[in-house]
Amino acid sequence: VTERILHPGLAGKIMGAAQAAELIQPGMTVAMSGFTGAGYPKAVPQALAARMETASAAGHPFKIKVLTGASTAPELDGALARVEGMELRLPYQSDPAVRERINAGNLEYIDIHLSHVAQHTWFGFFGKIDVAVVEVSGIREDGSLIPSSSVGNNMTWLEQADKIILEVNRWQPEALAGMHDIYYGTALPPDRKPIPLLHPDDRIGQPWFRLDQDKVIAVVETNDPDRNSPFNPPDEASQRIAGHLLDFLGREVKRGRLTDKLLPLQSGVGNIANAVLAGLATGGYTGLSAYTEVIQDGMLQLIKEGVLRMASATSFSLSPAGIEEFNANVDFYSRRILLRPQEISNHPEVIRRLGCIAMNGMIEADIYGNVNSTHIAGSRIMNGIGGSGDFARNSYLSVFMAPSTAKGGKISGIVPMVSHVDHTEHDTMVVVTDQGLADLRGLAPKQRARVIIENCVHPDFKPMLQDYFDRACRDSYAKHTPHLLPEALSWHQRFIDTGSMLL
Ligand code: 0RQ
Repeated sequence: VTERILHPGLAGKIMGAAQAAELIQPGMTVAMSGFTGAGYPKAVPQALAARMETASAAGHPFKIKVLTGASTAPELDGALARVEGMELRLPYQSDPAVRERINAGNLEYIDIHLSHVAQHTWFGFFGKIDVAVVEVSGIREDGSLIPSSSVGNNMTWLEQADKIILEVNRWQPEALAGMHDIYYGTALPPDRKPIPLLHPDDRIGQPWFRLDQDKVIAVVETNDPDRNSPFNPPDEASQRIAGHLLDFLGREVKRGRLTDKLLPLQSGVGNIANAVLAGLATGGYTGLSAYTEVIQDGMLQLIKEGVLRMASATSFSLSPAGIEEFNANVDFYSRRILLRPQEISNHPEVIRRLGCIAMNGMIEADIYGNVNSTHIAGSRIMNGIGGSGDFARNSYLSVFMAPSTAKGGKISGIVPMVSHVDHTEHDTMVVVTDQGLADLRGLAPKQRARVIIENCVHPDFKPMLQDYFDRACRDSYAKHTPHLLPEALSWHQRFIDTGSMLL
């Protein structure tokens, strides 16, 4: 046994990554750990990619189907994509090499709500899971597993896979032990019971993964960091978006629809989300909670300052500086952070009960509030829907945010009709750009369009959009949700043809 592998039987299965990768065969469905660059296996996927490269050089293409929690990192998605080693990928991804292959039409990609992945696996919708490759931070004496920096779908992978390869990563902070809440109570329909989570800080499960030791075919030791880079300081557009949203929340408190403790916050990843979080700190809020997917450096800072009293998530995605801060104040943080399986962090029932405030980025919205989070010009995928749909549909408030223009002002973030729909007008309550905020609650379609055009559109595009809407109101086939169908997507076609949506 070793310091991190305390179970003698499992210690007996220790082998090198290359030897473990030999146990994965072409065509297999392989479920891997990993969520937003945290807790993904680091050695076996790279060894597997090397094997794939040799095989395909010898004329034997070697591809597998890959399921994860969400995005991983260059050592997993990047390595497998570069050797054309994946025939299918799901769910969320953000690796440039993966994106390139998906958009070239060489890699099938299934983009589903993050809360659905586990249950669709249990329902058998993805067929049999041949192998799970899961990073953990340790193996206990009884063979149970100390989860790593993300939980994601690992509980499901360990239960559902025929065979298991474990990567035990010594780099992961020992203090992660005890911070997880793994819930084993999700039965299959029609035998499901209510999920007994009433507050963001409730513990409803256990800190360790169960493990059927007989399924373990390899244990690989690693000592490698998660790949998380620190954020750039928020740019001007992000700060303005954050400012509009914080003013709005302040008005909601004044009107008595929210208290000064707000409601549990869900925040997407990226620049804008970070600026909003930073803004909360200067807004005088204290004792807030987060029920979200990812804890990034910005959230640690809010916990430290008392702005957040606690945060529940499925992934702990910290930069090297964030890890240092966490390790230096482990006792403080570990009592205030909980990591859960993603079907619980993103569960519609729980999100609806807690009444989350969902704040997510978008590619574009249209004048009626339909939102595209995933595709450029209708066909080129960026990252995936992630958890934005889980939260947008079920939260107390669902907010979508984007700069009013992209690509140096050539593209409008608000268009006549979105080129791809991830969130329908029925799920969008608030749209925010650097220009301003549109509160769509209680408004009918034409009223929504007027507020969005008035408050959110960049001046370079506002007259064009107003003109479209006016003509649609006059000439549309019907007048409930007026549109001029031949023209509705013409802005996107102009962008494809000329590189700009401007006339
Ligand atoms: O491209 O990187 O080439 O410059 O899209 O856009 O403005 O940097 O914004 O990082 O917040 O990403 C929707 C992708 C926004 C993200 C999306 C181009 C733009 C840039 C990124 P470059 P920004 P962000 C929690 C919730 C779905 C998942 C989700 C996302 C790049 O928020 O992935 O919400 N959301 N999950 O130039 C052409 C447009 C564009 C455009 C932006 N209209 N046309 N290009 N870009 N708008 C997390 C999880 O679920 C795990």
